[in-house]
Amino acid sequence: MQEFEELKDCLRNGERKKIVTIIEKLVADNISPITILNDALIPGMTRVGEMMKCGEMYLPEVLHSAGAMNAAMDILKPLLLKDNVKPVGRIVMGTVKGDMHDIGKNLVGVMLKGAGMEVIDIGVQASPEKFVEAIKTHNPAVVGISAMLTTTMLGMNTAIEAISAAGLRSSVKIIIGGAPVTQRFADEIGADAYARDAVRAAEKVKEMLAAA
Ligand code: B1M
Repeated sequence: MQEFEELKDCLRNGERKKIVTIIEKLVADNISPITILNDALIPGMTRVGEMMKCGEMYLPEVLHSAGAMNAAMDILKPLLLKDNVKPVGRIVMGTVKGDMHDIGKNLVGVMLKGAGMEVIDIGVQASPEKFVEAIKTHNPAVVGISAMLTTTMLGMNTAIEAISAAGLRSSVKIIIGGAPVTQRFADEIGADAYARDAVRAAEKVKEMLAAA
């Protein structure tokens, strides 16, 4: 369908207004939201991710793509819920206490949404208690923790300890990431996975959900 190709191009070019116009028209023409998601938006974001991975797109462009994807999902999400379309999995995600960086976390969230996951974003400066409460409330399969400072990354360990102390560790898989974070650190604090960027984070979460 011609419009689906246009939607993929809108994601690539970060065209927020145009993507909204096309999706509103498709919805008015009774094209199902799940078809729009599966046949246009997910492949479109996958292509953005691949281009980012091989250096054909740079961060400012990817942030525009992320904005366009978010605008598209704002229209489709309530319709998908109305159609009882089940997301492939639910993830609770936040930036640790004391840390206000959220651009990377938001990008990870968009890639996850693009891969068909439901993302519960608990925001920045999220305390260990906030992660525990969010797990109790939303019952996610995966918890994602982001940190950008060498000082705040230690808060990832505290969050995992709080999740364990609340008796919730065995019910969730935990993925961590952020500029100072490494696979070695993830192993040390007992996280289930580490990803160094948003594309790899979506891949890892998909693998974790498939293995669950
Ligand atoms: Co801050 N800052 N900052 N900052 N900031 C850094 C991180 C820093 C490296 C800059 C520097 O000194 N060179 C440095 C940290 C040094 C360190 O700890 N080693 C730093 C500092 C020191 C600070 C302050 C302390 C500065 C001050 O006040 N003196 C302060 C701290 C505030 C706080 O958090 N309490 C501060 C504040 C800020 C701003 C508010 C001004 C702003 C944040 C705005 C915002 O996020 N809304 C800011 C910014 C923009 C940066 C830099 C320049 C850019 C960060 C960014 O958005 N990158 C950053 C320097 C840098 O990284 N080059 C810096 C783009 C983003 C897409 O990448 O976040 O790495 P990133 O996310 C990637 C991956 O890390 C990964 O995927 C993402 C996408 O591919 N990823 C995950 C992230 N989370 C993941 C989770 C996953 C998996 C992968 O699973 C769950």
